[in-house]
Amino acid sequence: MDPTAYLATITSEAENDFIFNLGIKDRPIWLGGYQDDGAAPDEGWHWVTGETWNYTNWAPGEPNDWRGTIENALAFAFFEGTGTWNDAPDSTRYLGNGGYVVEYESAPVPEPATMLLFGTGLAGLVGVARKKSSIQKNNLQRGTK
Ligand SMILES: [Ca+2]
Ligand SMILES: [Ca+2]
Repeated sequence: MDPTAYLATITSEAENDFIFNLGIKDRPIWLGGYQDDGAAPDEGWHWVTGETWNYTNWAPGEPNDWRGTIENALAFAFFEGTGTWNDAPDSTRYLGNGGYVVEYESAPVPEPATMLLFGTGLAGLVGVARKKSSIQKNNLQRGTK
């Protein structure tokens, strides 16, 4: 069977660091968060997995529904390049040179905190089982201006 795969969800600083350090840098990378239609900018957010929306790492001034734009999708804030988040329009045009992070699980799935408790030697073993995230460049064309 194929592993369960989905846009990456982030529920802790450790996990945010883990994913950002895959090499996100200053690119807009989709994450597995989405927002209810019509909700205030900072309300009504969910993870695609149904995990509790608790940890957040918004960039300064985000989320903001920028200039009245409907921004109900979640991405790393490319304009910060520090692993903070931006609410973004649900549009391929937003991505530009970006992509997305896919998270897939293989049992057992230790939590990031567990991973950190082990020394670096063991972290490798645990980390592989925990989360095989990878950045996949998307092949979507840029929107024309
Ligand atoms: Ca919004
Ligand atoms: Ca925004």
